[in-house]
Amino acid sequence: MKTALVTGITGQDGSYLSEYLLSLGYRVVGMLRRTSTQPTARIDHLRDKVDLAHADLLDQFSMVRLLEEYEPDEVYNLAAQSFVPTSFYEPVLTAEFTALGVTRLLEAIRHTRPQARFYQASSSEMFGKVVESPQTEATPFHPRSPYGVAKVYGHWITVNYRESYDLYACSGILFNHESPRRGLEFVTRKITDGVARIAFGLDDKLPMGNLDARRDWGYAGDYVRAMHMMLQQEHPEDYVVATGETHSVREFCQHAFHRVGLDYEDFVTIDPRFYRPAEVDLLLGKPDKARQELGWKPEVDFPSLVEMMVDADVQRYLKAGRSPVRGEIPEVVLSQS
Ligand code: NAP
Ligand code: G4F
Repeated sequence: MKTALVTGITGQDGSYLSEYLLSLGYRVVGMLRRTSTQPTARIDHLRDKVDLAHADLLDQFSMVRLLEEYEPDEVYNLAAQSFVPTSFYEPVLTAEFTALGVTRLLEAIRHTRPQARFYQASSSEMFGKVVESPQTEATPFHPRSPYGVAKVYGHWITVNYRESYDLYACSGILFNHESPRRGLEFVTRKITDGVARIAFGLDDKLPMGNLDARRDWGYAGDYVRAMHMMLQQEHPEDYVVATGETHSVREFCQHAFHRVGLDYEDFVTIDPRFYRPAEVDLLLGKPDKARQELGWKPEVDFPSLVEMMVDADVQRYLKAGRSPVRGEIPEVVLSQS
């Protein structure tokens, strides 16, 4: 039985990756930071199947301790300050977690468990103000936020440790991936929860930022399979993971409101507070290398992703005893509740 250490296990990707690794027969050790409230909603259904251990990206020896105690074969570094707007308000903290945290963990691995295979969660935000479309593993980086800059650091320090110390260390350059477990502050979940709140009469408007930004959105459950595949190769390499399709925030709104029989133009308003100091206008990935070398491909397309997320949020309000007051909830959603 292989052991995997997953940092960021309480996050969206940590929960899907843990489910996937458990299904493959892994022992999963989840690293989480100490908090005064329980941040484990996304993994409560896995609590008796995973080992949870406290450590923090800010504290190198806390990670050394985990590596010594659990002796993992694979380490997936998913922990980060991952919300782009927060990185403009807390740039130093973002760098500590999202950039230097990677070096702390790599140093801990190098000294304690050098045979462990290491996955770094790199991001399409590194392409930022894109110099070409679609973006591949060879596209130069031009990050547009402190978060993007921190991810570029994490990416290159992973390359550097691979080249300097012969570690099996690689990065997945993942484009945006979403799910019903996505944090409510990210645009897709903000929209799908907003649609549900409007349908149930809890809100009348959905204030949004730049509707013209375009993203290559996939399903998180598909993307965690690629993370695992990257650690099963003969040689460590970096891979773009994306769908190869791009859609605007406006299109996401249109599809999401349409799912409950509403027109987004009646509810979406523009609020300049949600604009960013520097925007990433367009992301579009070309995942050919992952398809050819890993045999990876996404299973969930854009309309299915939007519907999955809207349906899950609508069901949450139905289960809480709320009744819809606007639009038309699909029969298939009503019948499941
Ligand atoms: P997420 O839901 O925001 O989860 C982030 C995780 O990091 C949480 O478990 C969080 O713990 C943990 N964390 C934050 N600071 C920490 C610290 N100092 N010490 C220990 N743990 C800490 O992010 P996600 O969407 O799952 O993304 C996973 C990773 O992929 C992140 O590195 C993200 O930057 C990267 N990424 C995401 C996407 C995407 O579209 N989702 C695309 C490309 C790359 P708490 O629960 O305690 O906050
Ligand atoms: O959902 P978002 O906040 O995600 P963003 O900035 O693309 O970052 C996500 O994807 C990255 C991969 O490329 C990850 F590395 C990162 O950790 C994170 O998961 O915003 C998407 C777009 C932006 O262009 C933003 O300006 O949506 C636009 N947007 C328009 N109105 C909004 C809003 N974003 C948010 N969060 N809230 C709005 O009201």
